[in-house]
Amino acid sequence: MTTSADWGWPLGVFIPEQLSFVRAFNNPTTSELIGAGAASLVVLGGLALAVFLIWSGWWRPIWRDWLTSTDHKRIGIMYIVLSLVMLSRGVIEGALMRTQQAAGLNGGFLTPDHFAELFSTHGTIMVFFVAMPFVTGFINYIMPLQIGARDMSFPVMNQVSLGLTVVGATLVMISLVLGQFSTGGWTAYPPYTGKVFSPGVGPDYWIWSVAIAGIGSTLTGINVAVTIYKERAPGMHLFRMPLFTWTALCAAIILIFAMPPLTVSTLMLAMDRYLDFHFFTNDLGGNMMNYANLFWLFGHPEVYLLVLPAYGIFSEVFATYSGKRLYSYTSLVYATMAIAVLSFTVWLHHFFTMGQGANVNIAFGIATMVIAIPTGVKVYDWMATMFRGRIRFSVPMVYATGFLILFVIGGLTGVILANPTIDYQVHNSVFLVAHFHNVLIPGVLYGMLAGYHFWFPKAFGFRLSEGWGYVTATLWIFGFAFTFFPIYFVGLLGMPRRSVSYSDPAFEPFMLVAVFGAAMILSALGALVVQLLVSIRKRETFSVPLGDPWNGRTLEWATPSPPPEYNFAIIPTVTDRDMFAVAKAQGNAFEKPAEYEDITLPKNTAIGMMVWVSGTGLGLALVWQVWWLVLVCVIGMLVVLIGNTFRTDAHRVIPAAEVAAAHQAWLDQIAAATPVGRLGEATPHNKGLAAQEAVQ
Ligand code: HEM
Ligand SMILES: [Cu+2]
Repeated sequence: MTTSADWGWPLGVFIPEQLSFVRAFNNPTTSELIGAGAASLVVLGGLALAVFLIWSGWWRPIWRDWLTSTDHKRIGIMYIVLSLVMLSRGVIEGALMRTQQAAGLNGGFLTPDHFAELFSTHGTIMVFFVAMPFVTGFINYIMPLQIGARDMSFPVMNQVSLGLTVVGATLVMISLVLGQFSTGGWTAYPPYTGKVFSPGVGPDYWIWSVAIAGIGSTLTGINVAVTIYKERAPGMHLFRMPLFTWTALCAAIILIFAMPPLTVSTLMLAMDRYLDFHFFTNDLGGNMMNYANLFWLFGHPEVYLLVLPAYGIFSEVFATYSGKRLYSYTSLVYATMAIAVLSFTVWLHHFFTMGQGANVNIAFGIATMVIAIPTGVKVYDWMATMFRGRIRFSVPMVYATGFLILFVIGGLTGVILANPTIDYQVHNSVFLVAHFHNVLIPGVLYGMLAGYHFWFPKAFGFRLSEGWGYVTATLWIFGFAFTFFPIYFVGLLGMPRRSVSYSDPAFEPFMLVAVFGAAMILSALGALVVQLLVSIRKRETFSVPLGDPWNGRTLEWATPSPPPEYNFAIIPTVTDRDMFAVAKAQGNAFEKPAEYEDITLPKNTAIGMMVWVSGTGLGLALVWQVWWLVLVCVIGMLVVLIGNTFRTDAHRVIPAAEVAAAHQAWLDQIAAATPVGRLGEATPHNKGLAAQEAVQ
C-alpha cells in the first residue's frame, strides 16, 4: 500500500489508488466498473464539451454573452442549465439505486459502500444542486421582471453567487473521478462522517461542496430580499406584488436565516475532522445531537424554501390558465408568510426517536401539524381559482393538477409522520423515503417543470412543443406514482431506508414495480431532452416574439420575448394587482411613452468565473489537504474580490435613442399582429399577442 507520505507534501493525501480508474483496474468488480464508467462519462463529457466549443467557435460568444454577464436573466438561465445537468445525474443515480434494490433480495450487484455513496450523492445533488439552483434560477429570471425592475440590486454579487454554487456542483462531479464521495447521506450525520468512521476524503467533499455553495446561497438570499424591498416599480406596493414574487421574498428570508446554521455545522464538522475537535464525537465531551439540531435548523426550513417558490409558480399557472384573478390573494400571501415562519419551529421532528422526552416531542409534533393549515388554505384557494374559470388544460396545468392531487397525499403522509408515536414505528424505514419524494417531486420538481414550460417562451422567444410537453408530464406523473407508492407499503412492512439489500422476499414485488416506475422517470428525462431538441428545430413555427403567448397577467409578460437586457424601455407605473391583465383590459398595455431615458447597466465582468476557478481549487485543496494550494487559492480569491472594488469603469450607458428605436420596433410589430384567441394558443398563429377576453 502506498501512502501519501511516499508522494510528498505537494499532493497532500492524494495517492493514485484514489483514482476511480485505477481502483477499477486493480479490482474489476461490477461496483467498481460502474464507478469507473460514471467517471469516464464525466471526463469524456467534459472533454467533448471543450472540444466542441473550440471547434464550433461558440466559446467566444458563450464567454462574452453568458459567462461574464451580470444580467439577472442570463444568470437565471445559467442556474437552470446547471440544475438540469445535475438532474440527469441525480435521476440516473436514483434509477440505479432502484435497480439495485429490485435485484437486492439477498444480494444485488453493488457493494454496500457504493450504494451508500449513491444515496449520498443523489440526495446531496438533488437538494443542493438541482432543487436550489432551479428555484434560484427562476427567482433570478422572473422576480425582477415581475416587480418592474431593471436588474437585481447587486448584479456582480449575483454572478459571484452563481460561481460559488457551481463550485459545489463541480466538486461533487470531480469526486466521481478523484477519490470517493461521502457515504454519510445528504445530511452527513456524525459519527458516520467523523474521522474515526470515515477516514477517507468522502465527507470532506461533502463538507466543502455544501459549505462553499451555501455561502453563495446566503448571498443570493440577501440579494433577492434587498431587490424586492428596494427595486419595485412605482406603485408596486407589497400587496400588489405577484404571488411568485411573494414566495421569492419569503424564500429569501428563509435563506438568510437558515443557511448560516448549515455553514456553521459543516465548518464545525470540518474542525472535528481536520483539527481533532470534538464537537460531534461521542467521547471527549462531544455530542452528535448538537449536529442534528444545527443541521435540521437549516434542513427543515430548506424544504419550505424549495416548495414556496413552487407554490408561487403554481399560483401564476392556476390564475393564467383559468383566466381569472387568484382567489383570495391576501390569504395566499399570509399563508406563505405563516409557512415561512413555522418552518423554523419544527426541526426536531427529524429526531423524535433520539430520546428528548415526550413533552418536547409533543410540542414539535403539534408545530409540524400546524403547517398543514396554511397549506390547506392554499390548496383551497387554488381550487377556488379554477372554479368557474375558463380553464385551458395546457402543459403547465397538467403539472399543476398532478401536483395538487399527489401533493395532498404526500402532505397527509407528512401529518402521519408528525405524530411521534407513529414516527417511532416507521422512522428510518422507506416509508419516509416515499413521503419526502412524494412532496419533493410533485411539490418542487413539477413546479419547476411547470415554470420551465410556462416561462421558456419568455426567455427564448419560442414556445416548447406542446405534444412532447404532454408526453413528458404524463411520464413524470405516472412514473412518480409507480416508483414511490409501492415504497409506502414496503416501508410499512418494515424495510429500513438506505439498505443495499434485504432478505425478506415480501419486499421484492414492490421493488419490481418501483423499478418499472423508475424506468418511466428515466424516459420522462429523455422526453424532456427530445422536447427541447424538437422545439429548437421548429423554433420558427413556435416563435412568440411579441412576448405574451398565454394571455399572462403579470408584468414579465409586458415585455418582448426575449426581453431586452434592461427589461423595460421605461419603468412601468403600477396601479393594480395583475397589472398587465388590467392594462390589457383597459387597452393601454402597449402605449408609446412620452419620452425615453438613457439607461445605465453594469458592464460584464469575469469575476464570477475567477471565483469559480479559485473556489474549485480551494475546495479540492482542502479535500486533499494540499495546504500550499489552499493558500494560493485564498489569496487569489481575495485579490479578485478586493481588486474588483477598485473598478471605477464598471458601467455603460444605453442611449435613449437606442431604447426608443427598439421599443418602437416592438410596438410596430404588435400593431401589425393579429391577436390570437386562447384556443389557438398551441398553434403557429400564436405570435405572443393575446386576444382580449373579459377580465375577472
Ligand atoms: C426522479 C426520480 C428519483 C428516484 C428514482 C429516486 C430514488 C431514490 C432512492 C432509491 C433513494 C435511496 C432511498 C434509501 O434511503 O434507501 C433516494 C434518496 C433520496 N432522494 Fe431520491 N429519487 C428521485 C428523485 C429525487 C428528487 C427530485 C429529490 C429532491 C429534490 C430527491 C431527494 C432524495 C433525498 C434527499 C434522498 C435521501 C438521501 C439520504 O438518505 O441521505 N430524490 N432517492
Ligand atoms: Cu422537517
